Amino acid sequence: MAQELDLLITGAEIVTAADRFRADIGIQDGKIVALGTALGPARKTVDASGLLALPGGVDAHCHLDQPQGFGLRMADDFVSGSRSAACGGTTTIIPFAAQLKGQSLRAAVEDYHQRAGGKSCIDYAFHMIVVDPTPEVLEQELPALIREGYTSFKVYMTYDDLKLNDRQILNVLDVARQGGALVMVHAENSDCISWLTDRLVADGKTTPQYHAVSRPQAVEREATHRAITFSELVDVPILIVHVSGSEAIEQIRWARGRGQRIYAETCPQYLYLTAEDLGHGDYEGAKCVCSPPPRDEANQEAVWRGLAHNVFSVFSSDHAPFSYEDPHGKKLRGKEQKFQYIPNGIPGLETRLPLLFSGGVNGGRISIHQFVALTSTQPAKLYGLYPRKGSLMVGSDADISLWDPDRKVVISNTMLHHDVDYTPYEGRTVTGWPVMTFSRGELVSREFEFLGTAGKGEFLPCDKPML
Ligand code: DUC
Ligand code: ZN
Ligand code: ZN
Repeated sequence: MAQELDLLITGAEIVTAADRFRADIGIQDGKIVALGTALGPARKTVDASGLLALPGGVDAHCHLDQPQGFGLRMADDFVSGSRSAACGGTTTIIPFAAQLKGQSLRAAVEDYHQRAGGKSCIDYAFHMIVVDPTPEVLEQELPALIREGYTSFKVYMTYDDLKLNDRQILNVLDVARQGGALVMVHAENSDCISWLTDRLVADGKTTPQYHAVSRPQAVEREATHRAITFSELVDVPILIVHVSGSEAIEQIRWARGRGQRIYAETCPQYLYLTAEDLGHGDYEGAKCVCSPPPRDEANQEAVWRGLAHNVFSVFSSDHAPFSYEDPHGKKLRGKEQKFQYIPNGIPGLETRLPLLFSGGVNGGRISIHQFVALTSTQPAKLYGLYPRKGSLMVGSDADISLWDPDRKVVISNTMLHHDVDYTPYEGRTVTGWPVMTFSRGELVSREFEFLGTAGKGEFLPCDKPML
């Protein structure tokens, strides 16, 4: 008799970035060991008739327990963040080990391992954020860390405590080229933002809506173009993160047309929020303050078209969790803040996949294969986790989400599993929900209930990106 499987999932239709077919899934020791019919015997069988089996989501841009200055504190650590991700159909997260000025990059990575260790219920890898590219960092630490499995890092063109100047970015890109790593770029022009901010504040315009006015598309367009120029000069691919609208998209299309290898990411906030959500003088708009800011409906449509036409390779949450009623969050020190002091970021780990599935797949804007590619397969490839993650092949980890494509759900913060006290999508109805999610063969969520175990998630060293 064949060896008994640990788990058999029967009756589902398997959907990957390329294929759609009906097969049972045999799982042993956390891996997919068979796809076919008449599999078994198995210790446990899950009847998934009527459901779609998709590779678990890979959220390649989220912030958890990231050290903050100015008295700020993120609401989610690796326990609550990974729990929320799992309940939204995501089985791999890639948050950021952020260097502080004056700190060695190695120390930042070690500190972040302390924060993550024994907490995540799903597997995780790290990107790094390079803030202080000293000769030591460029010549010793970065090349060694790349070899050890930290093969992607983010650079910022804005934020006083994070930004690099042009020459520093060129230096970091050069190290990435030599090591075969991928640099993610936050593209907004810092001086333009601070100049516009000063002018708004001098005019007494300090409520949340002016956050969007201080960061118009022009500042994103210019920085995107500059980053594309750096990529050309150094001859290395880059990935532009959280693209918000048509003007940055035009730059990316232009560069691709010239044969440049420019990758791009977008996020749910640019499909579902607009600058109107920052309010008209009321502080509630602080809940939707993120950077780049949400734009308008025409730009939402441009981002949808960019997804449909494969301008974007990756769809991430950019989950950056700051609670609203929190003296370490949106109401810093218990007070309503001027827009330039509101912590940037919104929660989204758990709602990322249903929002894209609902508006994209059920809305007829992208195919279900594009959905899988954007949310799982392509991030796994770009960040060196494929085919262990991002696929449902024999030999891959049994990270599987079973979707009911017709399930109608009204999003409400009470049903979410993060530790943030709001969701910007409160009251929205989505169609399609991941009703069961497995991480290496272990059931981690079922029907809005978390069933995983903190600490079961493993750290994943990353291979070189597949570019
Ligand atoms: N913008 C960022 O660059 N990072 C975190 C959240 C945000 O809004
Ligand atoms: Zn960013
Ligand atoms: Zn971010």
